[in-house]
Amino acid sequence: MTRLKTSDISNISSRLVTCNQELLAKTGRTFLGIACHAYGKDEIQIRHRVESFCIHVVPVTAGQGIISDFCETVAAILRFLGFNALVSDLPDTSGVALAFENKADAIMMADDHRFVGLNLNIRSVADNSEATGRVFAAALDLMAKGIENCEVLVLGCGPVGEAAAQTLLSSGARVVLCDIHLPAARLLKERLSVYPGGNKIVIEEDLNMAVSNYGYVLEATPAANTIPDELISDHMVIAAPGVPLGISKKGCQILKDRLIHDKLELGVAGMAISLLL
Ligand code: 2YH
Repeated sequence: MTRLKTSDISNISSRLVTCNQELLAKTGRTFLGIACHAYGKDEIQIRHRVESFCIHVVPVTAGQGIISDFCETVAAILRFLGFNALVSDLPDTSGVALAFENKADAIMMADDHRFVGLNLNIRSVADNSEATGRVFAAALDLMAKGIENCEVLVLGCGPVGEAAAQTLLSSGARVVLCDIHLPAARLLKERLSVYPGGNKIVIEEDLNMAVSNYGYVLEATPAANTIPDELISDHMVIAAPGVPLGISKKGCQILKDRLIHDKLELGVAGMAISLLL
């Protein structure tokens, strides 16, 4: 699991407006719109609810401790989406207690293992990996103008890849799995076999062969250079929640508007929308 570094996130807050416009150009929807699409929600109705929904982002000192700018960036993303969000003045247990005492609707907090949102009214949990996979799959669906019946290569069979694959199946895509650990791909195929279309899942064992064979790619690995420049075709469309990004700078220039990648924003948007359900 990738632990974000301050250098990964320090410029997110100042780039939200630009990134939102870029997303709009690439998908036809904004951060909020893509997250609403992922959760089947009407964006106009959601817009009316966000500003009265109060989220405390609670710093967590456990394990490797605080990442400078992490909580501030999460809160900035939430405020950009229209939520009433703040970084708690207190960390850990005290921060959780303060959120309850101040009647917050939700908490967001992360340790070294999980980044979660907790709805304090209805006791629901939003998991960052699950939300990230789901929202990037929804972004790919938008970029494809409908992913139904399209073959999609899911690179990386961890929690993000799993949520993405599940979402893609529910959108009617034909899912192809690839992971450098073959047993991980086999186990995921087995878990997904219960979903409609899950019995048709294909496993690709060779990464380069896989990347050469498919036009739609969901890149959910924690590795760099999974998609070499020379294998990027003219029609390839990629949604890449993986950190670090598996594509070089040159590869990003080749792909231009056919690539969506971020380190935190879309996942946080998905978590927040799922907390509203
Ligand atoms: O980055 C992480 C973990 N790798 C979980 C990621 C889940 N997809 N955690 C962030 C830790 C934040 C820190 N405890 C803080 O500043 O509060």
